[in-house]
Amino acid sequence: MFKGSIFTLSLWILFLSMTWSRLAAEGGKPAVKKEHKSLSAGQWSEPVLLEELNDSANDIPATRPCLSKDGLTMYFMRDGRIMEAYRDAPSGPFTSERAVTELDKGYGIWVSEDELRLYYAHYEYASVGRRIRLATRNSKGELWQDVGTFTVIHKDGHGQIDTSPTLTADELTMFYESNRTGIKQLWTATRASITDGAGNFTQFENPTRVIELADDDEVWTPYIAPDGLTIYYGAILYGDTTRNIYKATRPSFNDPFENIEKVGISTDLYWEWMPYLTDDAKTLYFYSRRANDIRGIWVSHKIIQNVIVDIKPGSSRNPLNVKGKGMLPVAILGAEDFDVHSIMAVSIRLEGVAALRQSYQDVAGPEGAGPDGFIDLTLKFKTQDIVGTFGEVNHEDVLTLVIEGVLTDETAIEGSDEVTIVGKHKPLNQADINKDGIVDLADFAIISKN
Ligand SMILES: [Ca+2]
Ligand SMILES: [Ca+2]
Ligand SMILES: [Ca+2]
Repeated sequence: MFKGSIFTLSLWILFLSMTWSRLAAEGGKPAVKKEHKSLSAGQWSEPVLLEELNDSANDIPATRPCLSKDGLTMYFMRDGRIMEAYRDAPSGPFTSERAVTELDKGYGIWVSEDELRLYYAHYEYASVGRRIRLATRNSKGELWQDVGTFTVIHKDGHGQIDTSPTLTADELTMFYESNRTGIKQLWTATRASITDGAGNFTQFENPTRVIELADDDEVWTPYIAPDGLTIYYGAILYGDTTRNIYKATRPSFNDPFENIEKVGISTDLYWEWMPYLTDDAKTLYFYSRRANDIRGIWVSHKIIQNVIVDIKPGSSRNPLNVKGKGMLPVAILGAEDFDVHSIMAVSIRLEGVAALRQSYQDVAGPEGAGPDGFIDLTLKFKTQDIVGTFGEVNHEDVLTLVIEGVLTDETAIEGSDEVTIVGKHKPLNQADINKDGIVDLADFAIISKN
């Protein structure tokens, strides 16, 4: 009863806050409209094979990577069997492994953040085809126990294939591969909670084709980012001759995906698919058959060039008045070996916020120095846009603000500087439970768990 009323209340809060944002947006008020067009998939390091995951003796490659959040366990598949491989540090080779023989063979896996729920595709029987199943365990040391299928979202029938599940962090939105239109396409389905009041797992509903990712082309093996706003997938698009990994983004759950772009490790020489990214989107695991016919799971790292950032050039304390109505000036410093004209200025985001103005001017040098003869990229951000990204802050708090963007050659750049808070700020929006500045299903999930 208590649970029910909290649930109803939280629904209301969610509804009211969404209505508020919509009204505000129509009134043209909240200005933080993220510009996705200019962002690029960036440059990636030469992929390295995780050879230890292959069964080299029998020439059977590892496929379908899904890394735990601590980076220590790789869930993957080999010869149709779900596997777990372990290592002591979040990088470097895996040193031991276990075949998940307590479950039947599968076709694609996704493991929850706490590693207690495993979603996997499974061949049921001829008249049904492949469906997605759930297995659970009470702690990481235990064996998995199969729970059942997501019956509602599947189209059953001979040759019907629903596979390759991938979920948002709250496990309320699933993307998967389905051939129900005759070819492999991406589909999505949602639910309002992981389990019902009685503790039974909740079915996903409303299977919907994600049509904007490929029109009439085939698409495989999606990976959805934890926040549900970025998707990676394998496809053969725009005249490709092999499978490549593509990326697309959307501003919110209500918008279609856009800005489809090929991820830098893709090449028409080889096949790449089954992408899995770390939460910071800086490490990409994927399956590929590459030079000399070598197959398996490969890893590549996003190439990031550090830049020197000076918030409020001329001040080293960088006070930021949370009630400030003006602009926050920020400079990315040029140097002898760094021409700031190589920055794609429109790609720059400070804490995810785009600048309102930019120009080229020598305003500062490194470590608080004044103009040093090297031209800097100077940017002006609306102070309230930046404050809008904060959670609760108090007077004299020191915050690190991060700038991200790309160079014109698509190399990612990153830099940061600190500000000292003047005044107190508490986000107005009570529904933003996890204080990430947006009200979404992640907040909803937190309330509904309490
Ligand atoms: Ca390729
Ligand atoms: Ca400064
Ligand atoms: Ca300078």
